[in-house]
Amino acid sequence: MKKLLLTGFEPFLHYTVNPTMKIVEELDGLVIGEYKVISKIMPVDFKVSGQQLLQFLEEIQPDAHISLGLAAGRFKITPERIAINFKDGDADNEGNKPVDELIQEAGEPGYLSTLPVREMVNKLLENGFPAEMSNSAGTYLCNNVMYEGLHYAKASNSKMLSGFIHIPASHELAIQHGNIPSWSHEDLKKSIITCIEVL
Ligand code: PCA
Repeated sequence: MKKLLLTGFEPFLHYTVNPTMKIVEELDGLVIGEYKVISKIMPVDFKVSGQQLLQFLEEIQPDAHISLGLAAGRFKITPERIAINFKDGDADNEGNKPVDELIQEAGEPGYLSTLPVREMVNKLLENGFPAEMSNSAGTYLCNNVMYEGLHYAKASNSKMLSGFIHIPASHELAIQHGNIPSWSHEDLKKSIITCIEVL
């Protein structure tokens, strides 16, 4: 059986819940398509999350890796096309606030997702879930983790598929936040299952 490392993030900034946490917790241990899901929750910490992902990849040696993140304000499920070699943006949960820093000194400027992102978007739409390719994962923690996964795969000559999917807020988060578009938890979860099935 192939192994999939699926990660979510803890809450951050003024988002009191992170819908990716509940999704990955509920999918942990399930077999979806050809893959057994192994789930982990990542901290929103520039100094720790990259290292932690690499540790999980070393330990688990997955055939595929998908990290999930909340993109509050987005309306659709958005597989990310590319990660860029920059850390920048709001302070993380530990107060780190890098400005224009490289993620990897000797890394490429960017890495393209090796997930079948176009097929994922097409399948989501076919199954009735609004979806769109995203051409920027930002420069915050999500881009950081996506970049580290792809850099690791390239540097270690690994055949592992790797990439990132941003999701909208859940209704639970939107009620607490007050002003962001949202999806039901069930639909968010079903759309991630759809993406895994595409693998
Ligand atoms: N979303 C943030 C970090 C954690 C998360 O779920 C991002 O888009 O970078």
